[in-house]
Parts: sequence; structure tokens; C-alpha cells
Amino acid sequence: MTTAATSSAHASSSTPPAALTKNPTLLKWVADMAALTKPDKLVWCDGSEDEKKRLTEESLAAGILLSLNQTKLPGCHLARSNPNDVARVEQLTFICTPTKDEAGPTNNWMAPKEAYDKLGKLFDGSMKGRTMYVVPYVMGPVGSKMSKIGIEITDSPYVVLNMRIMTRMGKAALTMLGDGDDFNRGLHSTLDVSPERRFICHFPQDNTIWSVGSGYGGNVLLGKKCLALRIGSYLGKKEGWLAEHMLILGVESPEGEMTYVAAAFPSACGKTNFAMMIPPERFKGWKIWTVGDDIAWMRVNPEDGRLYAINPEFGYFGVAPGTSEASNPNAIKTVSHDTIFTNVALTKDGDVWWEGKDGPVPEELTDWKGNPWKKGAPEKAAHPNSRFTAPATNNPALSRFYDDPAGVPISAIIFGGRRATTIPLVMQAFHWTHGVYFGATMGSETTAAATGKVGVVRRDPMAMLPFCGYNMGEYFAHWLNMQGRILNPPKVFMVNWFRKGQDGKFLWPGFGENMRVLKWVVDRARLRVGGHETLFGWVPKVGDLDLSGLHVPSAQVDEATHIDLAEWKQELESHGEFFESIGPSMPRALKLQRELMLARIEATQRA
Ligand code: GTP
Ligand code: SPV
Ligand code: MN
Repeated sequence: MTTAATSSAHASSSTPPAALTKNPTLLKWVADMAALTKPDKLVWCDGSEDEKKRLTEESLAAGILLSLNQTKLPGCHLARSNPNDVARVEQLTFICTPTKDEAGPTNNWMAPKEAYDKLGKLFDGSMKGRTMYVVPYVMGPVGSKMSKIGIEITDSPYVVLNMRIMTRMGKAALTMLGDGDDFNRGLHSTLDVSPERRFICHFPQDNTIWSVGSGYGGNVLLGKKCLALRIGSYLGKKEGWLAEHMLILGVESPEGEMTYVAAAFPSACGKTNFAMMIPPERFKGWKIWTVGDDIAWMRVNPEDGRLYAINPEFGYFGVAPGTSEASNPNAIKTVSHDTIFTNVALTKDGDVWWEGKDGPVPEELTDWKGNPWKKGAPEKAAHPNSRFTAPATNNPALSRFYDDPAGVPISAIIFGGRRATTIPLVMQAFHWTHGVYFGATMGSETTAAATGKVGVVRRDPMAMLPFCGYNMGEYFAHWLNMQGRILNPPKVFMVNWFRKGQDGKFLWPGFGENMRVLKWVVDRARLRVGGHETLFGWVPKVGDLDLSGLHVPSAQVDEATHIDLAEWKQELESHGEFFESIGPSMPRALKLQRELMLARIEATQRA
């Protein structure tokens, strides 16, 4: 940290070091927020190494971070959140648009004035005795036309250290902002981490986010779900682009041909795993490159009429349980240094542990709550939504274009949910509108990434149900409307890695073996492999999916790819109910897609 910044760290005024910013709009807003929250100290974050070191030391001293074995895990630390605060809270997340209709039927709504009043009371004096950190950050490559600037004010050093990994944080953001007033205004206070005083409110019209009462993940790292998706989707609609809950990967063939794919799977349904996948032996010479693992911002490039994607994030906030050398070797390497672990278990020698990690289950651990744990105990040692925060640059499979201001051209879009029945391993849409139908009707079983019951099938359109910042029907209309802007639209697919057999076990081995499906997707997108036309979309012809070297009985693969008419009739029934629930904003083009499928079923049954 510079000398000037250090002195400001201990000043009680809201003046930043002159070298950081003189932006009058920003200074006024920070002063207003400081007047509201009344911190003892105010620190402008510059993103430097010194600052990281100082905050880490302070956090260790305060018990906010716990030290880990620095020989095994250099630069890594452990954080434990309040046990009542371990996931996103959808019931306490609000879209605060002038009218309820703008937020639509799938969002919780609060009138802006009511929300500002209610949260304003909670923020009043909330930082007394605490330090206020001003965290400037860029979502997207610094200087890119596709990027957005945010400022998060927070009283949590854990948030600052996470934002430093997850975003381009610090001085660069202020330089990019200059004297402009186009930045997201994020205000966060952990208060007393009480669920009764926990609210995550978004004001799309004001480009503002107010979050209180939580210290966890998507509730508080405001650049991620709040800005990059909820506010982002609203801006995307307004400005003609897409903000999506999608990973971005590049598939490189042995000949060096590169194809970029974006894929939307709901929370804890495999984005990070897919984005870092290592192809199986059979696909020697093929390589997967990670551009992003959670969020994609996509715009049409007028020069070639293609959709280009950037990853607005700079790190991964990934699910720890299930991450192993077998499932995701690249993630294991990614979290081997300079990583913050949240709510994982701790071994005797200061290593981290979670269910599904490599090696034998340790005899004794300290569980995610800090309690002693013994092998065989009924409770999980790591929380099912325990996470790692790791820099993208730790990933051995990081694409060399991850920081490219122009983004990467997308050839295929994949929608996938966690479905025990009905949905086949892979299917391609007939055309863009049909592809939007695939996304709009996605269903998935709920996971531990949000509080609430796990394992219930709910419609999660485009994996955006918890993240769309405006009316879902209008969002579908925006997707349909994008076709007119994209001269060369990506081909659209649905996948399901999670279908189960009679025995309740997954039919498809998943993980690296998903390369076999991805290869078909790439070949279809490049118009060089056949397909079999079903009533509901294109599926691979017998022999088109390369299954050689796959140690799975072919009958099992048949079951994973099977389309059952009776199940699909029920599925379409459920799509109809969902469309009804959207109300008058539900686009007719999607309703007609459904009717067309029903008519096709009828026609085949009559024949
Ligand atoms: P968020 O960060 O919440 O958005 O999750 P994500 O979509 O990135 O999911 P992630 O890749 O972290 O995977 C979540 C869980 O799904 C992990 O426990 C994985 O073990 C499991 N999973 C991922 N890919 C597959 C797969 O191909 N097959 C099966 N059966 N499970 C998978
Ligand atoms: C998700 O739930 O989709 C996540 C984790 O990526 S969080 O940042 O908590 O939203
Ligand atoms: Mn996610």
C-alpha cells in the first residue's frame, strides 16, 4: 500500500488518498454512506499486495480467518461462516423496481422507497466500532467495452479478500472509472448476521445493491450474482446483450481447431467441473480451456454477426464437496495455493477436507462449525455448500483469452439441469426459438447452494430463476429478440448428466466422460456430423457418440439417452403450468413451440 493510502486507512474522514480518485460523484456517495453507517475507520482499497497482506494478518488476528498448513497449502486460509449463514437466501432477496410487474412473477418484490427505508434503518450506525472498506472493482477485462465498474462498501474484511480474488479489484477500477458516474453502488454490512435482519435488495433503475445481515457468498460478494446477473440481466435487456449464469469453455481439437461453448447449469449442477474438464484417454490430443466457470456476458459483434462472451469474474467461488483428483484434477491444482476455503473441515495437520476428497476419510477432523468430528459421524464434516475462492490464474486450464477485452466467439449454447428422469443425455434444438424453449423450460432438482429443501424439481429457466433481475416473461422475449441481432447464432443444446436408473444410481459417468457429449455438440455446431430427428429435437444417431473405451454397458447408455413419450407428455404438461404461472408477459412464440410438440405427439400416436 502507498504511504498516502496507509495514512488514509487511519483517518476518520472519507477522503481517499489523492492518487486513488478525485471522482466527485463517488466521493459524495461514499461520504453519504459513511454518514449513514458511521464507521470508526474508512479504508479505500487499492488492490495491492501490501493491502492483502495487512488485511490477511488483521483477519487472522481477529479470528475471521484461520491459518492452514502453509507448507501444504501456501497462501491458503480457512473461514467459517455463521451456521445460520451458509448459502444464498432466495426468500430474502428482492428486486426493487418501481412496479411489481417489472420484477415479475418469479422474483420477490419490494417498492424502492420501502426497501431504502427499511434497510436504511438497519444500516443506520451499523458500522460503529467497525471499519468501512471501499472496494472498487471491474467485472470483465479492464478497459473492455463489455465490462462494468462497481464499488462495494463493506464492513467485512472477508468480503474484501474474496472480492480481491473474484474481481479485478482496486486502483485499476478507479482509473477506468475516472470522473464518470457509471458505476454500481453496492452497500453491505454484516450487522449481527441474524436471519431476521437479512435482506439482499437490488435497485436496477439506480444501479444499486443493498445487502445486510449476511456474510456469505452470493449474498455479499456483490459483483457476482447481484451485479453480474441480477443488475447485469436488467442492463443487458436495456442495452441489447445477455448476462447469463453460464460457464464458458474452449474445446481444442488435436489439429488446433478451437470452438467456444457456453453452458447454463443451475447452482451446484456442474459448471465448474465442465469448465475445467480433462478429456478421457480416448480423446488424446483434445484439450478444454476455461474462460469462465459461472457467469457469461455475451454481446453481438456487428463485424461478424456472432455472439461473443466474456467472463466478468477473475476467480472461482466453487463447490468444495466432490472435488477430487478423479472428478476435477484442474480444480485440485487451482485450490492448492492462495485460496480461501469457507466451511470446509480441518485436519489435524492444518489441511482442508471435504466429503468426496481424495484419500481415505480421516479418523478425526474439526468440522465446518469448529466442532470435533469422528469418522462415521452422521453429520457431514464439510458443509454441502462449502466453497473455495481461488484466483483464475491458478487454473492450469485457463484459456489464454480469459482476459481478452473482445471475448470469445460462441458456437454452441448448452442448457442442462439435474434431472433423475425424462431428460436425455443430449439433444439439439431445431432452431433458435426452439433453443430458447429448451432454456425457458429447464427443470432441476434443488441443491445446497440455496437454503431450503434439497432435491425437489423446480423450473429453473436458463439456470436464472434466482438471478434474473426483471420480469421472466420479458427475459424470454429478450432471448427471442436476440435472434434478430445475431446473424450467426450459436446452435442450442440440452444435456442431463444426472439421469438415474432403477437402482437410483447415475446412468452416465459424467465429469471427464462428458467430453463424448461435448464432441458431438462441437461437431453439430460445425455442421459435420449427422443426427437423428425426434419429436423434441436432434439426438445422436447410433454410433455418433464416441463410446469407445467407456466402461459403461451400452444398455445403460441407451437408458441415459432414451426418450419416453409418456414421460415427455407429463413434462410438457409441467411446462404448460410453468408458462401459465408467468402470466401475460409469457411470449406466444414459446407457447406455440409447446403446442407444436403436443401436436406432433398426437400425430404420431394417430398414425
Ligand atoms: P455453482 O458454483 O453453485 O454455480 O455450481 P456449479 O454449477 O459450478 O457446480 P459444480 O461444478 O461445482 O458441481 C456441483 C456438484 O455437482 C459437485 O458435487 C459435483 O460432484 C457434481 N457434478 C458435477 N459434474 C457432474 C457430472 O458430470 N456428473 C455427476 N453425477 N455429478 C457431477
Ligand atoms: C451459485 O449459487 O450459483 C453460486 C454460489 O455460484 S453463490 O456465489 O453463493 O451464488
Ligand atoms: Mn453459480
